Amino acid sequence: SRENFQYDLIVIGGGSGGLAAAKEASNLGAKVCVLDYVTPSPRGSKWGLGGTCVNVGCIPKKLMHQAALLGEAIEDAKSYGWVFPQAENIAHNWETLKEAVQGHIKSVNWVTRVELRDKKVEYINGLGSFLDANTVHAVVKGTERKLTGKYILIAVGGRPRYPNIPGALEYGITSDDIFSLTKPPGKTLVVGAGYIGLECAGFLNGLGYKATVMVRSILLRGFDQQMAQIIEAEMRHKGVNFLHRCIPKKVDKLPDGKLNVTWQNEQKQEFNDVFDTVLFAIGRRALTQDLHLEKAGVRTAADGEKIDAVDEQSNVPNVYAVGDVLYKRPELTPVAIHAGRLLARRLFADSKQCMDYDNVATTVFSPLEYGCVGLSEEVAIERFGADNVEVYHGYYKPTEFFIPQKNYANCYLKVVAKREDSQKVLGLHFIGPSAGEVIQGFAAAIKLNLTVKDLMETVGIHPTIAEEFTRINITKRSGKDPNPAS
Ligand code: FAD
Ligand code: NA7
Repeated sequence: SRENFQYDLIVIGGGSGGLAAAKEASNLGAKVCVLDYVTPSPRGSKWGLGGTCVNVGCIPKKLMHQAALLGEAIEDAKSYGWVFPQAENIAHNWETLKEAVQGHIKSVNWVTRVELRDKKVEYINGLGSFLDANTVHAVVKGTERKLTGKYILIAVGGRPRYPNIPGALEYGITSDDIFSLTKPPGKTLVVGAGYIGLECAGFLNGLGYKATVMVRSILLRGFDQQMAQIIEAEMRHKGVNFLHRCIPKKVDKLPDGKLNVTWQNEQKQEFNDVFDTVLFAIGRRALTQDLHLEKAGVRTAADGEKIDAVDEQSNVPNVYAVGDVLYKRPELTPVAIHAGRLLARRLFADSKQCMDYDNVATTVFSPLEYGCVGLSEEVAIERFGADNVEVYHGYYKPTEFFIPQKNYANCYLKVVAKREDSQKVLGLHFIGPSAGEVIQGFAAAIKLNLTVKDLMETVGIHPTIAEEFTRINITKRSGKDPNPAS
């Protein structure tokens, strides 16, 4: 029943969550339109349809991480017998990488548009805002349009924050700019030690640029802290510099174009150094300011920015939200997609299935990757008490590390489980090559109530690194040495 509305569903934001919901709704017979508009970054970066993940997030990030891994592989290859006649001339070309990455992104933008056309989802390249709970105002190339919909989905995602210090906005860049930089980044200061900061510092270092991470408090807030420390140890080993307990105070541009950054430590002592690039990765803000939520009566959460929804429904019954704009939900592409799809099925196919935000696996693509699913050791202990939690752990040596004599000191994994009986697994943590590939399947096992007993009864695949999960037998409680025997 379309009643008196032009659309069954208007989606504001054509990123991971919005597009998934729009396509599913259209498949189910709904009349759908998607508004997507990218406000250029302060440095002027802009991009096409598809949202953060495709344009300035997961995809370019993974490709640049891969570029860095390949540089490492060239080194490894020599010890495996590969001969590079001009080995001393091996260098990386930023321009070539940037062009290749941007080329791929453009092709995904194109495929996304074609897909929307095929699925009969109307795409409007305009900035949307509410006029009331059923009416969206859109500015499309200077002209104004009024669209009415039975349901409205807010899927506007977020954008990087800047610190409020002199020079940050003028001279700094963010993840919105790094993947399309026309000039090589050079010596780079990364401010912020969340996963985005660490990933950027990691691939820049791997590509041959000096990278420094400025850490305000801890690395990877919200992640298992022992694993965060191991990531830092490995990044240091690879050459990344860390400045702990420091905050930036100002960025000045020098006559030669370089950036002089002044920062302060906890004792309020000031320091400075000169960088080619300053990248802020200090978190993201939800893009709700331009939406005029008040006109629809939609309330924001305690932070004044995000939307606190119950099963993706806002306080206004016909207005929903998915993805990064949701309060206290994991900011991950597959989460946005899954929630968007399930919502479309509930709205247009009588489904009752709701999104389960627990036990979502994720990976930090640091130089040595970190994959995890479920609870960190500290959260498990907080929730169940130290006496009721068993932690199995071990260092391991990937077979392929031996010949090139790569550093395996930081290849580590742990299983956080309940202590009783069959020991239900609460969390799995893995640092090593291809950590995301290792963890994904175990995430399915956790959904099926994996126990430590199940892991121990699983026969491994040899020689792999994932098989380490089937070999865990040392508990932290035992105090035994978690290092491998040989
Ligand atoms: P988005 O994808 O941000 O899409 C929102 C869209 O709405 C944007 O195009 C925006 O311009 C548009 N919009 C905003 N306001 C309006 C308006 N008023 N009118 C019209 N359009 C509007 N996730 C992973 O799962 N794995 C990763 O490896 C990963 N790596 C990341 C790396 C980086 C550097 C970043 C920044 C993010 C990464 N993420 C990763 C997170 C992932 O990109 C997001 O969780 C995901 O894109 C969120 O999808 P979304 O639909 O909520 O919003
Ligand atoms: P995160 O994960 O929110 O991390 C932000 C990092 O930046 C974190 O280390 C913060 O330190 C630090 N930070 C925040 N504000 C400042 C200021 N003003 N100065 C210096 N350092 C600061 O953000 P990301 O950008 O990595 O990722 C964005 C989201 O995408 C994230 O929420 C994920 O869920 C997905 P703190 O720990 O607060 O001291």
